[in-house]
This record gives sequence, structure tokens and C-alpha cells, in this order.
Amino acid sequence: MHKSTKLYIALVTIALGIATTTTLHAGGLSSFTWHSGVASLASTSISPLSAPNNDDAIGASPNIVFVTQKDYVGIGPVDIIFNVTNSGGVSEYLFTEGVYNNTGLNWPAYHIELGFGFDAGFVKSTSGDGLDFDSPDFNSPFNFNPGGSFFSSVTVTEDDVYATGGVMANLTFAGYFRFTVDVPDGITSFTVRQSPVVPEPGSFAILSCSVVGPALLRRRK
Ligand SMILES: [Ca+2]
Ligand SMILES: [Ca+2]
Ligand SMILES: [Ca+2]
Repeated sequence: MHKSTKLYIALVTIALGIATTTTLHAGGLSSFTWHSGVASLASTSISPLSAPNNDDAIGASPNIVFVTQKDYVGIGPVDIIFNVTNSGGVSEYLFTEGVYNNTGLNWPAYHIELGFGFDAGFVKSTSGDGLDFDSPDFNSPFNFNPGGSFFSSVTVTEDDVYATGGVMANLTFAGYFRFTVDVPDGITSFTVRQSPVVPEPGSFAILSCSVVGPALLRRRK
């Protein structure tokens, strides 16, 4: 066999070995799928599981998911499905992500939910099913106020996070939002659903009447 062919085979073998190791080592999150009509995703990376089965960990977990940027161009949920392999317990993950508001509206709140499936097929996670936002200890980071901007108050329950106490204005970018998720064994995937929260359409009725009104009248004719 030619030397360069041998070298090529060796390199491919090493590369495959790394890929296989990464997948097996994951023992938690192995990959993700992106579903959304209202945002574009710049990039997401999942670090190999470095501290498997570290449920009840205090502080920032070394198991990290990094979503570089979600660029919202409309109001609605963004679903990211994470595929899971069993690790022999529950692994805590620290999620860090950038969020850009390009919706033309100021957001008074931001909502994150855990569940399964996507779009109209999304089903909310239930209490006690093992998938949760670091319940019941809640002793790991939740931060939606990077640099002292955006949301100063965070309410966390098992399957919901509401970030409030501020405004994420149109055309602003949050370098990071941080939250922690407990990923259990026995599931093949789960969904992190995120939605900007804006006032009900009724609140805009007076403002938008001059724009929407004629259109509605035309539709009713
Ligand atoms: Ca924790
Ligand atoms: Ca749950
Ligand atoms: Ca936990």
C-alpha cells in the first residue's frame, strides 16, 4: 500500500474514532434539530458530556450547550429539539445563547418551556417526568440580564422560565441568556421552546386601527 494511502486511512480512522467517541461519550445530548418560522439560527454547538449524571450540581455545569444566535424576525415560538442518549442518570446542562430582536416590537418578557415535539405537535413536559429547569434544587445559573440590560427578574418553575423586569428593545442583541436543564435517561429527545412575549393584539388596537381597519373592511366585503 502506498504511504500516502496508509496515512489517509490512518487519518480517517482517527477521525471516525473521534466522531464515534463524541457520540458515545455524549451520554446526554448528541445532536439537535432546529424548527422555526420566526428565527434563523447562526450556530449551535454541544460540548461532549464532561460531567455525566451531575444532577443537583451547584453553580455552572461544565456540560455546555452554546446557541450562538437566534435572530427573531417575527413573534412566535422557536423550537430546538435535542437528541438524547442514556448516560445512566440525570445530567445537568448549562445553556448559553445569543438572542437578537429583529421583530419591530419591544419585548417586555421572554418565555422558555420544556417539552417534546415541535410546532403544532409540541407537548409540554409534565411535573416529575425528570426533564426540568434544575428542579427541585434550582441552584444553577439563570441570567437574562447580561451587562445589566434586558430582564432583571427571572421566575423558574419545573418546565417554565419567565424573564421579566425590563425590556428587550427592537434591534437589540443579548450576548448571552443562560439557563440550566436537567436531562434524564429514558427519553430519545426533548424540545426547548422559546418565545418573546409581547402585549396582546388588543393593546395595539387603537394604534393599528388606521392600518388594519381598511384591510379588514376590504376582507369583509
Ligand atoms: Ca443545579
Ligand atoms: Ca418536567
Ligand atoms: Ca438539577
